[in-house]
Amino acid sequence: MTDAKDARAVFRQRLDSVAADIETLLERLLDGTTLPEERARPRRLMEAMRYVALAGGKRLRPFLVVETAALFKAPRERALMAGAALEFVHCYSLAHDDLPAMDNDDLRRGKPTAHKKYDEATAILAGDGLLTLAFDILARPETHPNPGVRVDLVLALARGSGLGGMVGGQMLDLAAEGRFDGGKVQKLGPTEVKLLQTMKTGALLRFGCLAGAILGEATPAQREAVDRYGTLLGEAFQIADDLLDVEGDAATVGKATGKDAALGKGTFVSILGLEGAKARLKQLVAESEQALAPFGADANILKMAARFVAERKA
Ligand code: GRG
Repeated sequence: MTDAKDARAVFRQRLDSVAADIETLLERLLDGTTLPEERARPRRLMEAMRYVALAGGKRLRPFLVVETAALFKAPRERALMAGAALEFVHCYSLAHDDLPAMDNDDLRRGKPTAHKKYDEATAILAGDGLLTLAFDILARPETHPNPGVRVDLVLALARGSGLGGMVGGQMLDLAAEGRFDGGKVQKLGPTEVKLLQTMKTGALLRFGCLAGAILGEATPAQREAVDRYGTLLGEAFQIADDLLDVEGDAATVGKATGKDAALGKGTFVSILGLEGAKARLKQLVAESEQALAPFGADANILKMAARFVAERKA
């Protein structure tokens, strides 16, 4: 019991340390300085981008980059750069997801959503600006001196966040809600729910782990192990999110809950039932720990991350 408590405290401290470093870096990347080839940074857009990206959040994705990169002794500053790119993509996706045309939410991270604070056009452009900036960051020599590594990172983030990744997953989700078929809600089976969630939520978390392996120039076998961990973690994260939507309270979660069931959404809970989803979550934590076996004790912090993801309350 004490061991589990200690492990949680160690994890919390490492997560907080990445969160503090990433906050400083995001601040710098979003300051008013215009870069070569940029003409100007319009103030309202800058402010909205900062509102979306500097609004707190657990910073779990940069943590995954930093801690996976540490397995391969890749420099922390480079991992933070790739983590910042990933966090910008994540923040853009939240701002766009909250828009009236998508999930139509008023609250995110306990604060008014970007379109509520500003307006829809500004929220859309802030998301666009963050997405584009992410690839700018990955392309910088500061992220890695080897251009081949940088191209690998760009490709992996594009694949994880785009058509066959997060954006594609969002499309499948909206289609399942009946947005494009005269309001007809699609009843998704287990395979379809898993595909949708793997794309919509899992792909970015998986990229976080892959990015660490890419930065560390891991061997194909090491990359495969980390990739498997990231995929399992992504599924665990989504099941925990589905459970929070059913069992969490809006004030702690920082956004509205109970929306999935109200919309008749296909989620892991609707497919597996409450107890089934909890059992699957436990199994995923065990499997993700096994995936890290080749790294021995060096991967303890990532094993704790899987447990944190499964047990999180927000
Ligand atoms: C609009 C292109 C586009 C994509 C949207 C990720 C996504 C796709 C929508 C978000 C909807 C949602 C709430 C999904 C559940 C998983 C998720 C991404 C939760 C928020 O991530 P956390 O818990 O958030 O890491 P913080 O605030 O800690 O960063």
